[in-house]
Amino acid sequence: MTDQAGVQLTPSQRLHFDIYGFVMLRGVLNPDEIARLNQALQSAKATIESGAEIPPIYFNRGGDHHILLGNLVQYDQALLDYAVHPKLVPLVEEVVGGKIRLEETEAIINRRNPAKDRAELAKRRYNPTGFHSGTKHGWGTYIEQDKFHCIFVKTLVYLTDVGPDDGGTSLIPGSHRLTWPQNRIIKAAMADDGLLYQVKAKAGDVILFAESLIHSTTEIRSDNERIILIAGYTPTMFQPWPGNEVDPDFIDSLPEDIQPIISGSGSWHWERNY
Ligand SMILES: O=C(O)CCC(=O)C(=O)O
Repeated sequence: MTDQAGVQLTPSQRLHFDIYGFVMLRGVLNPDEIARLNQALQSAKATIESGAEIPPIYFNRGGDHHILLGNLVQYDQALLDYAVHPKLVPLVEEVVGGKIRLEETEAIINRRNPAKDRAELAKRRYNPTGFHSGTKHGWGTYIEQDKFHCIFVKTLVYLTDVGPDDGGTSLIPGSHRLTWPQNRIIKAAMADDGLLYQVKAKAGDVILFAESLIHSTTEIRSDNERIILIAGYTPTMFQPWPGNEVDPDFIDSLPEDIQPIISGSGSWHWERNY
């Protein structure tokens, strides 16, 4: 990891995160990083499609047009580098409120679902496939020194350009600090699409978001392939998402400054920012 000194959200970015539950970080990855990540993910996809297994990577197919790959850091240096990226780790620590550990890595490579009628999709401005959140305001969030914090935070990098028809992530801005039943928030937001937001991004842009924010994959309406990579983080004492446990021997082989992020070795000796 290179020097992280001085890497922080601007006051405007922090305000955006507090109000809406997410902030877009433009141009974080350079073309070389984007190319290496795309190559690694396409190679993992091709291997899995050939019928071979790549432990500990797990995968789920959502049809021929959609594959989700998980537990990726052992597979390729580029994927590990993303999970401990010096331009991102300090920002995640800022909104978690202390030292973090990696909780999961997942990637999605997807295209338009051929079973979906394009004309039907065109009728709605936004077509989320399934709104959800990973934690809830109240037990998964806290306020400290007037700032909103979440104990489960993700960085999601777009590895392809994502225009309005290319399946940018759908969000319900502000839902990260609501205690309404989730189904009522989703129903109300779907009834007035002014309450929704769909990401548009260039390859290399990152969305930093609280997992208490209600979010969803979005149907693709174009013929473009979409590739995203997600890293999830928590305070050090929490566990990885099941299936995202990283081999201790692999962790031992890593540079010392990276090991605690991957292993969560800080555990209950959580170093807080306050
Ligand atoms: O596919 C996307 O754009 C969103 C991914 C997602 O829902 C998640 O990371 O939980």
